[in-house]
Amino acid sequence: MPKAIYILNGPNLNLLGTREPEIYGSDTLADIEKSCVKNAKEAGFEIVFKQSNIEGELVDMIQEARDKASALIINPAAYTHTSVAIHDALKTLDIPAIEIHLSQPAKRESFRRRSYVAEAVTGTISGFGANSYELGLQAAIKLLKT
Ligand code: CA2
Repeated sequence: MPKAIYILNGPNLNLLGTREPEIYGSDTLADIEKSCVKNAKEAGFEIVFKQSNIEGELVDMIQEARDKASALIINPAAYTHTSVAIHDALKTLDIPAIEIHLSQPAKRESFRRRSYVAEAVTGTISGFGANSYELGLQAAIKLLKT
């Protein structure tokens, strides 16, 4: 059995489906987790799915992924645009890392155009709503199978 694919979620994503559906869609984070687990299982992979509102906890989760994950998918939410700590933690990984966003930050406020994470990951998928998670998962699985 290969190591799990880690999917990490940053601040406020626990509120998905309750506010701003026009930006983030109406799926809850639990809906997204369920769908990722199902799709990964069909491809023979396990998912570890986590969320935190706390920057240091996300750093701890990334460090845990160094030993325990085969690939990492992360929606760092607002920390995308601020966190050198998350950037530095991602830089220590030797596994594929994929940044995902529900919305398309480049089309939004100017402060969202800067990603500290983009420089530390394999690639980025954004703007496809909950499908960004599915596309990120497909990318990770493809990288792991080739
Ligand atoms: O589009 C994305 O996935 C973001 O990572 C979402 C972040 C935002 O700061 C990034 O620029 C782009 C915000 C997540 C907040 O999630 C909420 C969900 C429901 C209600 C309120 C906030």
